[in-house]
Amino acid sequence: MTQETEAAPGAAIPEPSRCGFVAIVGAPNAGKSTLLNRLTGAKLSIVSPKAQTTRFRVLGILLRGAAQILLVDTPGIFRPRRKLDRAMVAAAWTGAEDADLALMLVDARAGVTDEVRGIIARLAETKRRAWLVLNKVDIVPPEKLLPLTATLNALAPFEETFMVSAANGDGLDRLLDRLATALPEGPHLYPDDDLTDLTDRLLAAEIVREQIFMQTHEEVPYGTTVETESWQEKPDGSVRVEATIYVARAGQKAILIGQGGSRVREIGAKARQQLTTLLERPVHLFLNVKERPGWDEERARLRAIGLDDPGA
Ligand SMILES: Nc1nc2c(ncn2[C@@H]2O[C@H](COP(=O)(O)OP(=O)(O)OP(=O)(O)O)[C@@H](O)[C@H]2O)c(=O)[nH]1
Ligand SMILES: [Mg+2]
Repeated sequence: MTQETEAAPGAAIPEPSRCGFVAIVGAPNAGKSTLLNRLTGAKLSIVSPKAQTTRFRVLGILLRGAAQILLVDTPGIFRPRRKLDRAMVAAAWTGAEDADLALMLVDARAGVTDEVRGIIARLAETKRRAWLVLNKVDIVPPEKLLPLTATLNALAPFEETFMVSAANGDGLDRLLDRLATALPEGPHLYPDDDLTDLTDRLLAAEIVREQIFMQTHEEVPYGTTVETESWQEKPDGSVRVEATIYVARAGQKAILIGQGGSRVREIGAKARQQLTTLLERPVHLFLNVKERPGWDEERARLRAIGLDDPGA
């Protein structure tokens, strides 16, 4: 028996290795984090029905053919007021400017808002490659999509347009296929089986914050930050996590704690369940609530969640 070693004439030439950063940018609530999670098949970035959920860049690493796609979820871009807000928006723009390609994600139901116009105008100024991605097409009548696409494409020279649903996955295969061939040729920057650069400590704090966004309302979630204080691996394979929830005002602390501690208990219970699944081991979660007026202007608090001081 002979073994064939030479490629037969006409055999496919192997795809070149590709790698690049793809930033997902857009207005708050467009579905950026949902898209990151859906594309990576992992829960890396927290999601809530409220605007301004994401506060810092979250990297998701995925493979498609010979391409390593480095997807970067960013905070929604809005008019910032507090130092926290400015740092969030600065992180979003840094994400877009550092990327090889930006995906401008637009909530198709919300349409062309002033916020969306403003972001597209600035994106065009950066002269980065940008693709337009209309999201939430599952809840928009199809006849609205073409006029919307036309209006948005008149605002900036998007190279390509996609219509997707991050919620049900529609249109995402095509998007990934196009991404896999559009990135620059080059070696993969991360190990192929890595999923993110997020640490478990930061993930734990985020999962608690997600529950605060789900379970409290009005200004409470915005007046809150979460930091993991201690992380102890136990000999029985479980992990003991202690986190502090900082709130800006006494009233917010009372709401977070709830009657007889019921709210913070429920936040802890749901977050613990999620973390047990994500970390694939038993988790013991302890939450402290501390009042700390002005935490959202405090450098140390912003640094704790990986935000640089944007100055001014
Ligand atoms: N129907 C529908 N809802 C979606 C879709 N994508 C996201 N959502 C919902 O939109 C809301 C906001 O989603 P997020 O992923 O948190 O949005 P975001 O752009 O990351 O928001 P910020 O982090 O606040 O900027 C959530 O309630 C999602 O479930 C979609 O394709 N269809
Ligand atoms: Mg988000």
